[in-house]
Amino acid sequence: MSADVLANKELVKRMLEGNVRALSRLMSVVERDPDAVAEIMKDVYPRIKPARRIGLAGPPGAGKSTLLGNLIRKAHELELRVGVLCIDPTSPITGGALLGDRIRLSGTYNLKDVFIRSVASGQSLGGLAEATKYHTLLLEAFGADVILIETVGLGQVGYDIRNIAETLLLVLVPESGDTIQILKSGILELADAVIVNKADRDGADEIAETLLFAFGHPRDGWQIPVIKCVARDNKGTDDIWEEVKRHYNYLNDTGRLENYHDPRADLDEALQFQFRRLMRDGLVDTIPRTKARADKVERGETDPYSASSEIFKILFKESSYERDKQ
Ligand SMILES: Nc1nc2c(ncn2[C@@H]2O[C@H](COP(=O)(O)OP(=O)(O)O)[C@@H](O)[C@H]2O)c(=O)[nH]1
Ligand SMILES: [Mg+2]
Repeated sequence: MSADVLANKELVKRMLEGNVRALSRLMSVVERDPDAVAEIMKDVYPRIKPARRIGLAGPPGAGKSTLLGNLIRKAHELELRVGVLCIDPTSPITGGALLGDRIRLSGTYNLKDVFIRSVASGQSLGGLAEATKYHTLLLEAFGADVILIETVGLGQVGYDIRNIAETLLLVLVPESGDTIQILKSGILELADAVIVNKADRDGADEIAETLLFAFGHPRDGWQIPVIKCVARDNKGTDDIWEEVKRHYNYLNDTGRLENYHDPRADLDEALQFQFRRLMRDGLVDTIPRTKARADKVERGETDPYSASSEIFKILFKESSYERDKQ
């Protein structure tokens, strides 16, 4: 076993014993080193206990982080262990904004039983979404009861989070005024509940009514609620929490919950990725002539398209050569 694998095994062991720093470091490893993921998840997998996974999406400035702080406090009051993942690089969580003066946050470990982490977009498997998925699984093995995921706006990441969070809250504000744009963007299709935040401002009732109208009919038996709140004053948090609970019951009763909790499938995916990578690197690197081409790409001396086409030609010749010899 390589030193890395041993080190990761040790990290997993310590993480499963409740060591927060080990959890943090494992999160960095899965972000940075896709090849390590399968090995790590193999050890983590038997210890995963599904948590409530709640995503928050919405335009910048809508109040997602403020709302997140309210939800964290709520969960904390209920004595739940909370994991928080922030994948909005434009609005990093700050201690002040999140939990007020009561508790100071410094990076990762803070309020007892609340773990907060920003997901870096680095070199992970498939980018942000993959890293978030594995972070979620690590948190579940660590013993989180609730995982809150704040994401960037309405783009691809919002869509990716749809597959990780079983309940997706879309946060809008009266000034999102351009309701038509939102309706057109398709994001409403993904939301399980829509929150009209900053209801202290004009226009909240109008946008709430328009949205209620847009959700005239239940989707797969779920009537999407539209909830008004003033996150800044912690108003409406209980309503949101109730709807989240109601949505959980709906998912549970209709058998949909399982779609979101299949660590076995996640592990298979990681193993397949690793297999393809090993095969690819192996094939290219074992033959000096193909390796030379790959190295040229790395050094920027040739483009990946010409190099891969040359490599295919070489591999094809080599294999027919081998075949002819037999
Ligand atoms: N008027 C008003 N402002 C709010 C409310 N909630 C949040 N804000 C403010 O909106 C700004 C953006 O909030 P933030 O939580 O960082 O938004 P995010 O970008 O969606 O995470 C901050 O200045 C908040 O204080 C609210 O209910 N009413
Ligand atoms: Mg934010």
